[in-house]
Amino acid sequence: MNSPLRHAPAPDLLARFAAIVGDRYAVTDPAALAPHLIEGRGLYNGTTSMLLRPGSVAEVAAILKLANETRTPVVPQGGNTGLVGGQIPFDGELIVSLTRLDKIREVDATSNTMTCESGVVLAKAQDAATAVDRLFPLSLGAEGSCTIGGNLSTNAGGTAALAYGITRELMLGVEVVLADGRILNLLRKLKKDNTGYDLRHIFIGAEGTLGIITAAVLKLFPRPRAVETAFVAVPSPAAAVTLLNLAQARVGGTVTSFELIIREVMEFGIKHGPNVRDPLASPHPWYVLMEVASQQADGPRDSLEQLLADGAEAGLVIDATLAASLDQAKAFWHLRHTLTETQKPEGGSIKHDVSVPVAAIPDFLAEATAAVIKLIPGSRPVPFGHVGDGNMHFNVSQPIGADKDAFIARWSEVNDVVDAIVTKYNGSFSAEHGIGKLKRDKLAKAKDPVALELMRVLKRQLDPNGILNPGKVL
Ligand code: FAD
Ligand code: 2HG
Ligand code: ZN
Repeated sequence: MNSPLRHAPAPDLLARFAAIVGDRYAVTDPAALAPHLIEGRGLYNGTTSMLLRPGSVAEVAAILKLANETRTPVVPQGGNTGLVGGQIPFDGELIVSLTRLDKIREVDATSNTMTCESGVVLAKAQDAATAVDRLFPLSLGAEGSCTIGGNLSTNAGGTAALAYGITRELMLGVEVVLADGRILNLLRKLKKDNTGYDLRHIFIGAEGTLGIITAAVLKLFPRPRAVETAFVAVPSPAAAVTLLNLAQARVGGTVTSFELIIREVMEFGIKHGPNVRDPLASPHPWYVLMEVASQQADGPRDSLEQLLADGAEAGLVIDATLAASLDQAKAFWHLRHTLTETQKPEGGSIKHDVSVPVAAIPDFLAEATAAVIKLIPGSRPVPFGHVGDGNMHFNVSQPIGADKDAFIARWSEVNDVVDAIVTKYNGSFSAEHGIGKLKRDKLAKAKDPVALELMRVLKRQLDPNGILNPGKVL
């Protein structure tokens, strides 16, 4: 998918950008650029004239000021783990990589806040919270490389949103460089601040199209005294949803994660994942990976065991194992987090990151599976995901032995079939990964027209010259 550079700034202009960050941080070497131009699944392969690595907010501001004055488009990039192509320059735009803005400016354990620059890797933010006996609960498979700025800009969900909320809900304040280089400082630690329009949220989930986030105040929580992790075989998605409600009503703690996994994708994990083992002795059609946290040191183990025993009696649980150690709990999560990677050796995968009301999950899964198999006989739906949030990754692997490119060419056709069922249940075709390039056309067709017009008004107002991540979202 390489295309000629539509945006190719003249050498003297590139030199002006390079002067802002210093030559060392103005990257043009093709080998050094390469990892910034492809996204994880190899769906997109971009082109750029230069990657800039600013080391301060002032440098970000200077870059955007110059970009705006010279109509030079830029693409913000964090850890490059996004799944909708938002972080890839498609027409030679400059990349502004935020990874050098990696300071944790402050951890305030009393106020339960942490102020992080946008290039801080999520795992580092989690560790900083742990160091003061607090929890920063955002957690996702890419946490070792995704950044706080990317998390905010995609409004990431992850595996603990059930209890703690999505990224938007974990943010108290934000600092943003606007398209013209002005710095918007909304870095407050306040829960209550009713001083006019709440502008912070415009930038969360905006995927770099309205400004570049340079720092944020994040919420911290008490670190749980006890965490229990269970790997549970269930007969059906309906049983999983009933079990979720039972768990939320009965266990002595908070259900922090509740992930549903179909057997077929577990098999991909076991077959292709490094050091992945089946947690249970024999195969079952569906699994739930569930975590419960408590502030009580003696923990929720007894009540969780009771829940699983009652669940078995009621036909909701076929088999289950509770992690006996931290290492075993980590092994369960390792299996869950490898599922994105371990679909790859199975060939093409057509993805759907969808949400429906939790009660509609069983019907949605049954109908989408039947519809996809009817459309492409032999295709392999392998749904998994955050069932507690009503958010499933309804991914479809190609038929065994089929031609990968021919299968991937049917991406939109398969999406349309699945999305029609999502619409029937009043769901969303993009629950947590965003719009980026991948779902832009879909957004234009599916979003409420008044909402779309307001989005365009905002975009024109905040970025009149269209320099911020053009061709993404809108
Ligand atoms: P990038 O990929 O670099 O960028 C993502 C978008 O944000 C782009 O549009 C980019 O232009 C913009 N952007 C980046 N930084 C800034 C900034 N500072 N200011 C303005 N715009 C910016 N996502 C979930 O929601 N839940 C999951 O459970 C989940 N699991 C994942 C598991 C794996 C294995 C992988 C590979 C991805 C997963 N993702 C998940 C998707 C991805 O990790 C998230 O979208 C993440 O938040 C992206 O962060 P990043 O730093 O890599 O951003
Ligand atoms: C997850 O929940 C991520 O693991 C990625 O959101 C899902 O690979 C996917 O489709
Ligand atoms: Zn997910």
